Amino acid sequence: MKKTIAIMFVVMAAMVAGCARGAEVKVSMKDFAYSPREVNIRVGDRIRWANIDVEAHTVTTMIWDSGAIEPGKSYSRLFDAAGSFEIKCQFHPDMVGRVAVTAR
Ligand SMILES: [Cu+2]
Repeated sequence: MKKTIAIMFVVMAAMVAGCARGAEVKVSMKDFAYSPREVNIRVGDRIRWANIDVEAHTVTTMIWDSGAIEPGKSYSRLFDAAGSFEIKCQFHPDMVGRVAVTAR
């Protein structure tokens, strides 16, 4: 009986850990564009924007802003609520994208 409870506890702990772990999606900033331009993720996931371009870029929305991301640097953000964000670079108005976060 004790063994059964112990096994159940281990299984439940593994399930909780599996649910809580978010994925990290990589987006590159290259040739003055986000790639991929649109990203669909779940609540709890993270996006890492990596600047592999020759100039600094930003990831800017109406609500939050990465600040300047220099070439060779990256910016990571955890999305803890559902929503849709239009993103753009403050330095390059044509550099736009979108992040859609759906409930898990
Ligand atoms: Cu830019």
